[in-house]
Amino acid sequence: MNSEPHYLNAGLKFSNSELPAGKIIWRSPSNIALVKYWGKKPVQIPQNPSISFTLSKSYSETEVTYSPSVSGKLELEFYFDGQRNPQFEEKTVKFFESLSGIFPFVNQLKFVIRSRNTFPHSAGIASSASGMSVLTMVLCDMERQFFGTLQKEEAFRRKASYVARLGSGSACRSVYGGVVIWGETDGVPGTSDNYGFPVNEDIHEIFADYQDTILLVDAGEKKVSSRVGHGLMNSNPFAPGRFNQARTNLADLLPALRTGDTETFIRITESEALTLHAMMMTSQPYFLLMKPNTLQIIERIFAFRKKTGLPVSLTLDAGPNVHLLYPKAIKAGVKRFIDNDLLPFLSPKEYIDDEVGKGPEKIL
Ligand code: 2P0
Repeated sequence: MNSEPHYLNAGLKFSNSELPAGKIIWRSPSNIALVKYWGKKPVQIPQNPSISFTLSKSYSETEVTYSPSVSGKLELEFYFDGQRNPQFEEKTVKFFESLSGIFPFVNQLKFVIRSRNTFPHSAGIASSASGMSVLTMVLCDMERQFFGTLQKEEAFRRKASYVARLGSGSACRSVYGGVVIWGETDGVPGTSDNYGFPVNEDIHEIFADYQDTILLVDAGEKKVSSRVGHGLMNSNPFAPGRFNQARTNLADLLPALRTGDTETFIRITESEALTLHAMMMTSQPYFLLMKPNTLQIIERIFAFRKKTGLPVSLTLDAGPNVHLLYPKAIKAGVKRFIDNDLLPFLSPKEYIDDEVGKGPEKIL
């Protein structure tokens, strides 16, 4: 079902007399996958469905100032944390240019984009998910304001999710709060390879405010990008088995999310995290994103769970940092565990206390 866009719309263009100027600000959170997307087909179509928790405190906040372009073509400046950032600028220009059929008006404007993250970028905390989804919220907001389309929230979110996927696969899940599936999934009508689909009505309350404490093992930039990692799955000998396993894992995880079965949740999500990294280690060329302290932390989480019987578990993104997942009700005990046993392995002795959140928010 990968029919390309019914979103191409040559009509979304300003006449020369009505070129606007103004400012829009949105926040959009990162998300953490429970069943992982790792491997894709053109264009940004996942090899298997994935499911994630949208986060709350780890977000990008992006201010977009727009005015008529003097050159009559797309003009764009990108500032990250107050500094002009050529790398993000180039990425965003390419992204906007790729959207000229969907949002023809981008070619008529000059954009000055000022963005910041509440967490370190390129450290495997899905900064592309928040960064790309926030940009698409702004573009859809502009379309809604100036062309009167996308008035219904459902249509607005769906288009934002579709477009965010073109920028970065995982970004399509950040357009919605709570628990989101991306990829056609047996037994879940409405799911699609083209956009994310929220499944919150069915989720047990224990997962509605599940905690994700992100333990920063190494906040530096990682050496192998996710784009390259996805590409290496094309020649990974374990890829077909992996894609089937992910489908089975999602089918088994959904009932656990509905009933509040933390035991099954732990078994599947930890296996997903370790399998993701196993795929990196079995790619050619192979690579490792875990660090020695990642393993130190994982061992201690396993031991803590065995000793206490508490439903504390981990997942990993494409990076060395560990996401500690647990119900809100045991937060105080888990904090003692982190402060006493895990802090020595963190660099820079830091963690982000996050939890499942509500999705993007318009600020201005
Ligand atoms: C995920 N990750 O499901 C997986 C698990 C990281 C580990 O999707 O090439 O930045 O932009 O589509 O979305 C990270 O890859 O990759 C990712 P692109 P993306 O969240």
